[in-house]
Amino acid sequence: MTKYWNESYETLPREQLDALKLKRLKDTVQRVYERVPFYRTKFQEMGLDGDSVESLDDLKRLPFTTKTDLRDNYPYDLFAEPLRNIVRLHASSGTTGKPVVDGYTKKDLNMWAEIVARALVSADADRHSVIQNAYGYGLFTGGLGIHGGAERLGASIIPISGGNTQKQLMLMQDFGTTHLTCTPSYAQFLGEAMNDYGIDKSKLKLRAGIHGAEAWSENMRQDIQNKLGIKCFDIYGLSEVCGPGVAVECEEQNGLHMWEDYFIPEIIDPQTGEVLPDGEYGELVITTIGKEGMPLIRYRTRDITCIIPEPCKCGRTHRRIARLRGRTDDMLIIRGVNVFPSQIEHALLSTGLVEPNYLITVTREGTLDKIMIQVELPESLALNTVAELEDIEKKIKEKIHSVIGINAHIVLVEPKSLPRSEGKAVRVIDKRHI
Ligand code: DLL
Repeated sequence: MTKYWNESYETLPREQLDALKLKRLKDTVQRVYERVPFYRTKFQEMGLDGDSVESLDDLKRLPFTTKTDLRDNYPYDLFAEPLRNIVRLHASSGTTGKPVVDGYTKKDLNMWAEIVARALVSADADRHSVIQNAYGYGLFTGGLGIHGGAERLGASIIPISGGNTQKQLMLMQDFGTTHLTCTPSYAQFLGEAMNDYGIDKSKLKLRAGIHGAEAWSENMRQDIQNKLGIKCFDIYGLSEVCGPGVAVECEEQNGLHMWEDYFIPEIIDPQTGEVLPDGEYGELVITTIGKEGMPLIRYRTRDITCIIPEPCKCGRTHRRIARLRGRTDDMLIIRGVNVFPSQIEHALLSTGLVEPNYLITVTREGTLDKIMIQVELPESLALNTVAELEDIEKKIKEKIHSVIGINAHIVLVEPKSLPRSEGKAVRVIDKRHI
């Protein structure tokens, strides 16, 4: 039987949910128009004002907000509340330039804890769960975001943060961890380490993993589930909008429910900005409708997914987004062909010949782009003959070609020789821009 954290809201009939969305959207639009000069100017330039929304359909007339807008208004200019009402600040892990900041009021933290509690229950947790939280604590929203939701749920939380793998494994055994929260790449590493230390997974109480913060494929899920002997759930979120918990999988493991009483999703064509019909892949745009500190109107996430309109068997009425395919800014253009690292991951793992640890390096020789994929062999295959290794290489090359239409240089490397990640993994090095 499906478990819910907040059944009445999670299963709210669509009509009532839409009415709630409209009310909250109107309030948000009014709020940003009155309180945030950036939005007031943008609205006025487009001939809109704080009362311009009469139906949910009017959303598409509102302006987008981009990451550049957030950077240009660094650190506080998009806040709709004075700093004295902001009780927490987080910032994104961006690698270039200034970070992107988000400020939360008490009410925002309350909402965030609510949606994370919903997410944890959706991923099979309850107040008896022991949650080992290996997302990083700090400016990154992963650690504290999950923490707040687990406390709200009344579970026992182990705030271990990322890294310190040996200690993670020790506590997992001694404290009877039932749920592991961390990035998929770190979960994979923990699974590997567990095997190395001779820990018998069947003796652990661990039963579920809640993974997100980076793109991961279905094959990667299978790998982590096998390595750790658990069921893994996908969780999505982003600092700009609040953090983990914006959307999450349920027991059906088929798409992530976005909590539409707080976030309105749209999918647009990233080139034209046109809203796409349900079921079509494009860029996810999110409007926050329950946030006080830093509400965002039509925030362009750069994440690629689609809206799954069909109702889910779990009974939650909030629509699902499909597993994230990557980001528009992750997309590599190699010899004019658009390639997403997630396609390469999927192709590699579907051969069943290699481990889900790989590194893609793109270079340019003269005018020609070259792609090299280093991928680890499983330990059982590392000692094979040269001919056998060449055969594996050939099969992988063919598979990659069939998926992306480009010949890649495949380099099989020793097991455990590529760098491991305790947070978000680095899978691509594009030397063309260095
Ligand atoms: O990664 C928040 C988070 C923490 C989500 C813990 C889930 C779990 P940022 O550092 O701002 O915030 O990065 C947000 O990470 O725009 C996506 O590109 C990517 N991302 C997050 N979750 C997923 C996911 C956190 N489940 C960016 N699948 C987002 C694929 C994801 N990509």
